[in-house]
Amino acid sequence: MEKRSTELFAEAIKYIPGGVNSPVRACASVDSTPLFIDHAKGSKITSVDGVEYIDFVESWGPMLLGHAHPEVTEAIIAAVKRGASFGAPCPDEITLAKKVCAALPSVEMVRMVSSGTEATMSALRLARGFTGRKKMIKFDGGYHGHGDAFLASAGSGVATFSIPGTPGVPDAVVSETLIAPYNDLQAVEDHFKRYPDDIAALFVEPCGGNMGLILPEPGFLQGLRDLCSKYGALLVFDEVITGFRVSYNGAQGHFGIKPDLTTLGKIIGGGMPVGAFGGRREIMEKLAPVGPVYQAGTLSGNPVAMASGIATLNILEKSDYAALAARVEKFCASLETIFAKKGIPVCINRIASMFTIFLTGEKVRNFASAKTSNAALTSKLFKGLRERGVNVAPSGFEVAMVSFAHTDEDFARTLAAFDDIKL
Ligand code: HOZ
Repeated sequence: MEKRSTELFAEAIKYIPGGVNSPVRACASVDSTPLFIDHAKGSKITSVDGVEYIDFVESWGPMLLGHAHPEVTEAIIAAVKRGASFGAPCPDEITLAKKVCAALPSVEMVRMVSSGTEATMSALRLARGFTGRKKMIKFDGGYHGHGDAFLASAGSGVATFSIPGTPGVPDAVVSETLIAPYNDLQAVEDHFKRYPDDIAALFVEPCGGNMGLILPEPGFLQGLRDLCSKYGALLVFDEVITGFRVSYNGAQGHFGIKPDLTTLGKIIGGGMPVGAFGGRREIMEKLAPVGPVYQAGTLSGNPVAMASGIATLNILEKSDYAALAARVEKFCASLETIFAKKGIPVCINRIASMFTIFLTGEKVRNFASAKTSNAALTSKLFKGLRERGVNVAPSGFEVAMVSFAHTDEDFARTLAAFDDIKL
């Protein structure tokens, strides 16, 4: 069933470190090897062995409309026919920037980059340039791409592979990074009290998405807003995952909190490589060429990525997020019933079209509790689902993504697969 994928992986590891271009997808932490994909459509991906899977990875988030949505595909083809890259402005950059600013009221100006990692790195530099301060707060298990300063107590692949620190990142860089447990306002306040004039920014995923899904407890995000305002630090919402997913207006729209800066990626490129960071005009105008904070990129504002993003947002603008959230809620409730029947303790965190199954009896509210999830069972679950035609993230520290293309039949088949697996 995975013969060709296995052959390709053996070939890939000769030329690509670990056989993959991003670590988690190597599937090592769940004692598996990657599926090589031939094509994808709607809620399904099909491997090079011709096996179709119901997909709950969705390219790690961008494909909220499902794979190869006809209107997005058409927009991409039309754009690429006009030229793949100009290295000069094109009208679609303005259209996408306007759409982002309209959807996220905290964003008055936005700069396009090519990935979420580039967005967060640039936002940090801008925050430091704007405030004249060096330190930054992030959360234990929070992941903001692989920029040096963020690789302290990071989630995603760093958590998946239990990498304590990364060689190549100078101590001096991460020594400016302060860590607090997610949902712990007191720990954040303690940092501010200790360094009242030194903290440039606080980076937070408004819903933790890289230690599995962790939801902000009531008052947590508002508390962060208040502390940042009090101490003159910038509140940066990393909405690379949550932007246009938790609601069309992002997590910030859903929770009603205005950050100073926002980082974006994934959905705003509709599957093409893209990232963006934006915020208040007075901050954004510190960027070159208006201001002194340098940031640049050959493929920034790429015309194909812009066209893909515009087509995606045009459809999402009219999409029924509440209806999708209700379907996901029903699905997760059914999953809870299945695990209860099996006698396996579970905590399924969910919001909008995302969920994570933590195999633990604890309420998962931060990285420490996320780590109580049973890794051996997670691995067994992953393999059992794959054998039954369901593709989920190969790690307990990631989020399952549902798209508007997922059908009731997909949910029913997935529930049947869970039911069938002996854990
Ligand atoms: N770090 C991303 C997931 N949170 C991407 C992983 C991948 O593409 O393999």
